[in-house]
Amino acid sequence: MYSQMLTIRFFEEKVFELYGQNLVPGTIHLYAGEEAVAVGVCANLRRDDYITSTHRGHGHCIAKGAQLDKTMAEILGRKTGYCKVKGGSMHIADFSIGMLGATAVVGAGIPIAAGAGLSIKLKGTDQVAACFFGDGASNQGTFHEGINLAAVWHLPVVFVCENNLYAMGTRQSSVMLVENVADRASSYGIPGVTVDGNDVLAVYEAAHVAVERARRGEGPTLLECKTYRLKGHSRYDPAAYRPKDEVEAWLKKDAIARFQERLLEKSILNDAEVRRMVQQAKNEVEKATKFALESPFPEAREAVHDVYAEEESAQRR
Ligand SMILES: Cc1ncc(C[n+]2csc(CCOP(=O)(O)OP(=O)(O)O)c2C)c(N)n1
Ligand SMILES: [Mg+2]
Repeated sequence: MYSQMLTIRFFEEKVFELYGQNLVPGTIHLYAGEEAVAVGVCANLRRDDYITSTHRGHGHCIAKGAQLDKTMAEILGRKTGYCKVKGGSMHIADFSIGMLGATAVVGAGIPIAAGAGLSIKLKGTDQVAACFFGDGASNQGTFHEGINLAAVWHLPVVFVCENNLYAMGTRQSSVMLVENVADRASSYGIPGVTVDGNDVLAVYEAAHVAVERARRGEGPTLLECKTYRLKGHSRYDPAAYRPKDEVEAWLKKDAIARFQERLLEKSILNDAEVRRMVQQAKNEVEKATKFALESPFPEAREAVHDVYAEEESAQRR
């Protein structure tokens, strides 16, 4: 979990750097600061379990086992990317690892995860679907519809709210009168749990209970992880709407630094091992970046590839 969090952090720092060099088409929403959520949840998932993701989805992909090189290539608009550039930063999918897709439509992953849960139930397997979404998404209609349906049908879904206190520049307390998103779980008759989302072990343990409950066929859980993004909402948003003392307090709670300290304190890692893991994560990101930058852009005619049915298969139908 430590090395995965490092990889996500360095990956996002690299994406930010590349964005500054005008190498990333479109926009970016960085996951830096929120790594413990994706990593702590996905550490409980099997390869054949499903996840749905958001516009802030690079970290979810990496934590679920996506290849760094194809992820970076997709973000940089190269034809070797996961979706051959049909997705870009906000719509990466890899069905082979159960990554059902990220989406730019806030809250749209919630009913999709409920649908994945229904498919699991109909197939009779013990898979689980985990659904990542933000505090802002929890005010969408899809939140109510998706969670209510999953609750009444006891679907194997873990709804993971990444509460980073803001939806773009809108503070959560100005659009919600309950303190915790997880408090809303009682209206669906399911467990609601709030944890420190910058503590990877707290996330891991709470997700473990929720995932196992879902696997046993006992239904969904709403797991809220309180966290904070290191940067603004997207691109160069300077996030001037965030009070300075609030930013400073959260920087002190950085998930990676805290977990590293804990691992050193308990002698699970020593300084040399930490240095080696940091270097290894940086190297992996560099390798993926090199692969992406050396990959060609798609040709214009490829814009319609994988969009329309081939004539032959259309005739067969
Ligand atoms: C349905 C919809 N409404 C509005 C937007 C514009 N928008 C993009 S991200 C965002 C904020 C989402 O906030 P939150 O769910 O808390 O996720 P965070 O960005 O904090 O991770 C909004 C309003 C959108 N993409 N889709
Ligand atoms: Mg938010």
